[in-house]
Amino acid sequence: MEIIFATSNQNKVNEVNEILSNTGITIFSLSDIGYTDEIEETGKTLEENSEIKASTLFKERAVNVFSEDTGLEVDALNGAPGVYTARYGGPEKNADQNMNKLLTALQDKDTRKARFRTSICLILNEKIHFFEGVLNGSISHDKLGSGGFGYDPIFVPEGYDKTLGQLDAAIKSKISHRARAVEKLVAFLRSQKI
Ligand code: ITT
Repeated sequence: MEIIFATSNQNKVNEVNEILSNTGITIFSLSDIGYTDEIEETGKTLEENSEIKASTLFKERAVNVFSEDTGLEVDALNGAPGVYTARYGGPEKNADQNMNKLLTALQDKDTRKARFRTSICLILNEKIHFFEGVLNGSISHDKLGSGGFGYDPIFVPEGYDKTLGQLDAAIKSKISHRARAVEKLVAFLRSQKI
């Protein structure tokens, strides 16, 4: 089947393509369909933001569509940056600035536990569905590795001693928050016999 993935983040598109390989599901990103408007993420939760992105596309193009919103929740910061993960270090959404700010904020904290959480919102045949994926881990003391994107160089998944920036992309696409949410999406789409 073919479905729109309402994102303008090419890193997400690459990862989801990898996760979907051999499923028979083909995604088209916003740039693939020539959609260039900025969708304002004004929600107070990841779920709300994922719904804003999917429903904007559904209203404008009347297509089957899914979107996702991802946040990094840090225990010592009471769940921040959470829904503000993309712009934590400033409006430019710069990964280095975001990571530097987080490393500084955690300097004198006792716990570095954190988790990535992904909310997927699917609108299929005019009905709305949500799927969640979580990856538990901790924030490293330094930026390590250059793989992945965003906060990957400072996130160490539970059970590993390397950051997502150091681990192979194939590992991330098996264990990540995004992979877990997409697996639920795929199972649902299969159950609908589409
Ligand atoms: P779209 O809204 O167009 O999908 P975006 O980049 O604005 O793309 P989000 O609103 O979901 O995406 O922002 C989440 C931010 O969280 C993103 O900019 C990254 O900094 C970070 N992020 C998301 N997924 C990540 C991952 O798998 N690893 C590391 N950081 C991630």
